[in-house]
Amino acid sequence: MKNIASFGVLLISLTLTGQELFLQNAYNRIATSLNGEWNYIVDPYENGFYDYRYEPFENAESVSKNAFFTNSKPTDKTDLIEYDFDKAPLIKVPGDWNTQKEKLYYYEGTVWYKKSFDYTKAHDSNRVFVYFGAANYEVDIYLNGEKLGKHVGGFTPFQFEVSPLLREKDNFLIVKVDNKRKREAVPTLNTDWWNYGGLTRDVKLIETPGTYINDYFIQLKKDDNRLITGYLELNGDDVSNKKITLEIPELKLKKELLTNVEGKALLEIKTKKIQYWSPENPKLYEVLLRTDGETLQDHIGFRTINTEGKYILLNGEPTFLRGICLHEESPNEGGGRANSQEEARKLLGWAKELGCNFVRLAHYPHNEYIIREADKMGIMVWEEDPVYWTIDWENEATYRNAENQLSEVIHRDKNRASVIIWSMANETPTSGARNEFLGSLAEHARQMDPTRLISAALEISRYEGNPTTLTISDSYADVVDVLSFNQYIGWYVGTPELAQRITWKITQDKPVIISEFGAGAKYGFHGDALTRWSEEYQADLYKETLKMIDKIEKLQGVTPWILKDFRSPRRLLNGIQDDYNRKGLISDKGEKKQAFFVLQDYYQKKPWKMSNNFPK
Ligand code: GCB
Repeated sequence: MKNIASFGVLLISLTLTGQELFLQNAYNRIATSLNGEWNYIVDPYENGFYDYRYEPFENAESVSKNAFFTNSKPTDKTDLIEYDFDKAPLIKVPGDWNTQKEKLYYYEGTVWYKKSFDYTKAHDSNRVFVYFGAANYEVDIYLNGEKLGKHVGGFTPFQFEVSPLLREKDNFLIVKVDNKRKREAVPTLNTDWWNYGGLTRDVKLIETPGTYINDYFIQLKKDDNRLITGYLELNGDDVSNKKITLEIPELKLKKELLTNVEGKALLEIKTKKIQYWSPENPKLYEVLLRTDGETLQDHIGFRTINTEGKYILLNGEPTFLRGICLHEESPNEGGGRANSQEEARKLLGWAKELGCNFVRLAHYPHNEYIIREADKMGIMVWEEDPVYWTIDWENEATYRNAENQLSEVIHRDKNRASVIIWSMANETPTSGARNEFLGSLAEHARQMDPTRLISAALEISRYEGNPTTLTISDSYADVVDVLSFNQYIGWYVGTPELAQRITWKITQDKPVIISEFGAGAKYGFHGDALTRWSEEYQADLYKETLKMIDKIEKLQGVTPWILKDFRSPRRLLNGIQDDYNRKGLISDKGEKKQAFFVLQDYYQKKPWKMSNNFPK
C-alpha cells in the first residue's frame, strides 16, 4: 500500500487542478462573499452535462449551448434552448437542498447552481480565487463557461484561481453538485447519517497579491514545549529568496525568514515564557505574517499533546477527555447541515453545559467555524476522515480519495490547538486490505502532522470466546496512539443491566477512549427503565455504562453517542424515529432528555486532571 500511497500523491497533484493552492486561514483574508441566493436547476439525468449519447459536453470539440455551464440564452425567437438559469428558482448558499426544498428531501443526484456577479480587483496585479468551504459530494466548477476544475469529497475546502477568466461585469459561476452515493466513494453507499447535498458551506472570492502566503504550519514541537516549529510557504511566479516576517507581539517575538527556491521557509523559534493553551486557559496569541505585499493575521494557541503508557498528556499533564460526539447538524429549528458561527457556538455551548472538555466530530470533517470556536472556548477536538464501515479497501482510487480528504482537513486545521486527534476511520471490518489502507493513512497523517495523535474508532470482540469478557483484538490497535472503540452493550446487545456482568481485558499499553455508547430515546416518551425508546431506558443505560467503564483501568476519555438527535434514512420507526437517530441527549428541537443530566452529573464529579495517579 505504500506504493499506492505515493502513487496517489503523484496522481492527485497531476490531475486535480488547484490542489496545490491552500489559502491557509481563508477566513482572515480579503474576501467577497458569494453566499446568498443562487439559481438552481435539478437535473436527475444530468442532461446539462451529457449529450444524448451520454458523452460529456465538455469533451466535445465545440461545446453545445445545451451544456448548462455555457449559461446560453436564445439568440432569436427560433432558437431552442431547454434551460434558463435566470428563470430557475432560488436556493440559499450555504445550505443543503434537502432541508430547504420539500421536493428535494430524499433527492440524491445532480443539482446545478448559478451565481452572477461583478468584480473589480483592488490592484491589477492581484490574484483572485474562488473558495468553497465544502460541497457534497462531487462538483464540477465553471466560470464564464470555462471549466475551473473538479473536486471530490463532501466535507473539506477547495479553491480555484479565477484571475485569468474574471471580468468586471456579468461573471457567471456555475457549479454542478452531485451527491449520488457510490460503492467506491468515501464514505461509501451505507452510512447512518443523511446525505445532505449542495453547496453546504461558505463560498467566496479571495483576493491576494501576485505572490501570496499560501500556507503555514506554526505549532509547538511535540516533545519540546519551548520550540515553535513548522513552515511558511509562498505561491506565485516569484517565490524564491523572499522575506517573510513572523511576529507574535505579546511574546515580543519577531523573526525574519527567507524562502528557498520552492517558496518555503522552515521555522524553528525558541520561546521563553508562554501560556499554554488548555481547556482552563484557552490562550490564543495573535500571530502576524508579513511579506512585501500582504499581512495575514491569525490567532494560534500553543500546547503539546502526547501519550505515555496509558496516559494522554496535555502540556505534560495527564488529562481525562470528558467528551461527546457530534454530527454537523444545525441546533436550530428545521435542522439540516450546520454552517455558521452561531450554530457552532450553540452546539459547543451545549457540550460545555454538559461539562465537556472534548468533542468527537463524527464522522467527517466539520466546518471551520466549529474548530475556531473550540479553539476559543477551550474544547479539545477529534477530527475524522469519512472512512466509515465498508469502504472499497482494494480500490486504489478509493484510497487516494480518502487520503486526499484527510490531507485537506489536516491542511485546514493544523494550526488549531484544539485539534488533538486525527481519526482515520470508524468501525471498519478487519482484513489485510483494510489494515494496509488504514496503515497508509496513518503514515500519511503522521508525515503531514507529527504534532498530534492518531486514532480510529475500532470495534470490540470477545476474549477467548467468552461473551462477557471483552477485548480489542484488532491489529490496528498497534498503529494508533490512542486506542478508541465503540460499544453498545445494553442497546444492540442485551439490556443495560448486562453492563455489570462485563469485564474488559485490554492488553495494549495505550490510553483508552470509549468513542461511542448510547441508546435511543424519544424526548417526552416515558416508561420504566426497560421500555425501549423511553427517556428512562436511555438514562439507565448511561448510569450502568458509566459504572462499567469506570472499571476500565486505562480509560482516559469517553465520547458518548451523541449530543443531539440527527437525521438518518436508516431510522424509520414511525412515531418514534421518523427519520431521526434518537440517541441524542438533546432532541432535534433542542429539548434535554434525562440522560443529559446523568452524564452532566458524572462529568461534574470526574476530575480532568489525573495527576494524582501519574508516576513521576
Ligand atoms: C455506530 C456508528 C454511528 C451510528 C451509531 C448508531 O456504531 O459509529 O455512526 O450512528 O452506531 O446509532 O447505531
